[in-house]
Amino acid sequence: MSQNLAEKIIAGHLVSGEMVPGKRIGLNIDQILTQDATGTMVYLQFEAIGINRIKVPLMVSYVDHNTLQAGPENAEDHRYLQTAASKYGAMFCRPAAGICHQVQLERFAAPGMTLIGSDSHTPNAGAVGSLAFGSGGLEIAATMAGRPYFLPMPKVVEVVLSGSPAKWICGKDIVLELLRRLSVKGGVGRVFEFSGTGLAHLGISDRAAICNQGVELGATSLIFPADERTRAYFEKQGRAGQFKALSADPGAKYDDRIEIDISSLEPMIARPSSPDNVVPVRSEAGTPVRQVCVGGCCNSSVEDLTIVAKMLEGKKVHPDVSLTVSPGSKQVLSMVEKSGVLGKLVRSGARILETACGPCIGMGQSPARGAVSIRTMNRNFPSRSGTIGDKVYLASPYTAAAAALTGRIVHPGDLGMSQPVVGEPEKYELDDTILLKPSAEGIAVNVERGPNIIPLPPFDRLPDGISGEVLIVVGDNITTDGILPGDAKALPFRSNIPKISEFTFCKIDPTFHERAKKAGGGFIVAGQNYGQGSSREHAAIVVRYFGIRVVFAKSFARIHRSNLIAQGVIPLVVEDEKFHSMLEMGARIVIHGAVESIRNGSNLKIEIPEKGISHECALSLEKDEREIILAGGLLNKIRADLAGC
Ligand code: MIC
Ligand code: SF4
Repeated sequence: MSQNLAEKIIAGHLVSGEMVPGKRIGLNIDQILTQDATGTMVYLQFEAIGINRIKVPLMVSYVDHNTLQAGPENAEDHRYLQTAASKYGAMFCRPAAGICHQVQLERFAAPGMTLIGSDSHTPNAGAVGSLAFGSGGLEIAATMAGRPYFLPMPKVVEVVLSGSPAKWICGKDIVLELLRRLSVKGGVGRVFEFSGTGLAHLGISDRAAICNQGVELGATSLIFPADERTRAYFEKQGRAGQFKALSADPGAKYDDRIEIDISSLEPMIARPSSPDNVVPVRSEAGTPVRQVCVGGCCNSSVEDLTIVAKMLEGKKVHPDVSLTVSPGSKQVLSMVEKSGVLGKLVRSGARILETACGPCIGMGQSPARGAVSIRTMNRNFPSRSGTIGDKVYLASPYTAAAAALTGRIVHPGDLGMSQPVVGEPEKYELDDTILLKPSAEGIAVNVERGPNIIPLPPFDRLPDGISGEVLIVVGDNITTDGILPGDAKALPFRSNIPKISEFTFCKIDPTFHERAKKAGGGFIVAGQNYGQGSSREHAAIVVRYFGIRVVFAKSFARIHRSNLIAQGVIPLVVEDEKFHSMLEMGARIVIHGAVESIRNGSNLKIEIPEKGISHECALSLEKDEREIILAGGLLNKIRADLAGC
C-alpha cells in the first residue's frame, strides 16, 4: 500500500500501537537532542532512573539558552551537563557554539531518522527529511533509558507548495501564511508534509524556517522530502554518505490537503502577541520600530544573515533602532566572517550577539516599554522578550532589514532597492571541534554538581481523595511562557525546582506563588489549547511541586498534556461549558475515589459542595498514562518497573 513520508518513517520505527490517528503509538528513536534549559532536568531524571549508559544511537547535549551567566548558576549547569554527557554517553556541544536546532541540522539530522528533543522546535530537522518531535524532559530521560517514545498517531496533512517565490518572499512568509490560515491550534495532532513544484525553489534554510516555526501551529511535526536540494546540502556539509532520497509513494493518501501558491504571496508579519496574528506587512506600514532582532534558531542561517547584510551594505541602521544579530551556529558565524557579511553588518551598526538563543527567550535585549520590536524569531508570546506588555512582531529577514534601515515597518519592495540575490553557499565550513565526544570509560567520569543543581523533589502516589480551591482561572491559548516564564531572571533556576517555582504564573498573577504555596494543593482552570508553545516540563513540575493533582481545561496542547501526566498530574478535559463556568476562582472542589477511577478509566466525580454541584468528567487517558498518574509520575513508574513491582 502506498504510504506518505511520515507514515513510512513511523512504520519503520513502530514498536507498539496501531497507525490509526489518535491511537497511542510507541516509536524507536534514532537521535535525541537536549538543550541546557531543559537538559539539566533530563539528566537529573536519567540519573534518578539509575541506568549507566544512554541506550539511543546518538544523543547530543547543547548549551544555547542560558549563556548570559549573570551569576554562577549557568556555568555550574554547563559543567554538570558536560560531565554528565561524557559519563552517560552523549556528545556535548560547547556552550554557545550554536543553537541546538541549527547544529543538529548541520551535523546530525538525516533523512528517515526519528529525532526527539527537549525543545519544542525540534521539528526543525524535518527540513532534511527527519521525523522530529519536541518532548518533555522526563519522556526524553525515559527514552534515553531504553523506553520507546510514545505519542498519539498524528494525522498527516499534505501541504502543496506551487510556483516559485514572489519577490521578497522566503520560507518565513510561507510559514506565516500557514499560521494566518490555520491559527496556533490548527496543527494539533497533525504532521505537515510538504510537496509540490515550489519545493525546487526552497533551499534547506527556507525549509528549516518553515519546519521550525510551523511548530507554532500546535503541530506534532513538519517534514520535507529528501530531494536533490537535500542531497546537495549533505554533500556540502561533508555528509554525502548520510543522505538517502526519501519521499511519499506515488498515490499516497493524506488526511487533509492545503495548497499555497507561493508566487502569489506577499510579505507577511505576525502582530503582537501571538504567532498566528498574521497580516500583510503593508497593512502595518509606517509603524515606528525601535528594535530589530535577527537570528535565534529560526532564520539565522548564512543565507538569512547575507540577505540582511546585502540590504544594509554601505548604509547605517536607523538612529532610533537597535539591530541585534544572533547567528545560528559557529559554522554560520565563521562563514559570514569569511564572506565579508559579518563586516557589512558590523559597519552598518548591528550589535553582534552570541550564537545562542538570546533575545528570543528574553535572555538579554528586552525592549523598552512600548517599543516595537521586529524579530525573525518564531514566537512573540506576551512578555516573552522580558518586557511586560511587549510589542513583538515576527517577520522575514527582508522585512527585518527594511525596518532596521527605515525605523518603521515597511514592505521591503517599497524601499526602491532591488532584491538581493542570495544563493546557498558553495560549501559549508566544517569544524567539529565544537563537539566533544563522550568518554568511552563513562564509569570513570566524575559528574560535577554545583550548588545550583538541586536534587529532584520526590513525588508521592496519587491519593484517593483530592480537595482544594481553584487557585487560578485562565483563558484560551495560555502558553508555557505564561505558566512559567523563560526570561533571564527565571532561566538560571531550571535545575532548582523550589526556586523556579516562585516564578509560576508571575506574569499573569504575581500572587499565585504565595497562595499556591500556602494552600499546599488546589486546582488550575484553563480554556482551550492550554500549555501551547514550549516543551518546558518545568511548567508541569512546578504545578506538581505545589501539590496540584488536577488541571481542568477545555483542551490541552500535546507536549504540555504529556508533561502533566509525566509529573502525575491529571489533565482533565471539561467539555460541559456550564460546568466549566462554575469552576470559579476560589471555588472549593472535592474529588473522592480518584484512585479507583484512574485505575478503571471510569469518569471522575467532581463536587463543588458549596454550590451543591456534582459532575462527572470522562478521562481521555490511555491505560499506560493512567498507570503513570497512579504511580505519581513517570519517574516513579519507571523505577517501579525496573524494580519489578
Ligand atoms: C522556547 O523557545 O520557548 C524554548 C525556551 O526553547 C523552549 C524550551 C525551554 O523552555 O527550555 C521550547 O521551545 O521548548
Ligand atoms: Fe532558543 Fe528561541 Fe529557538 Fe527556543 S525558539 S530554541 S529560545 S532560539
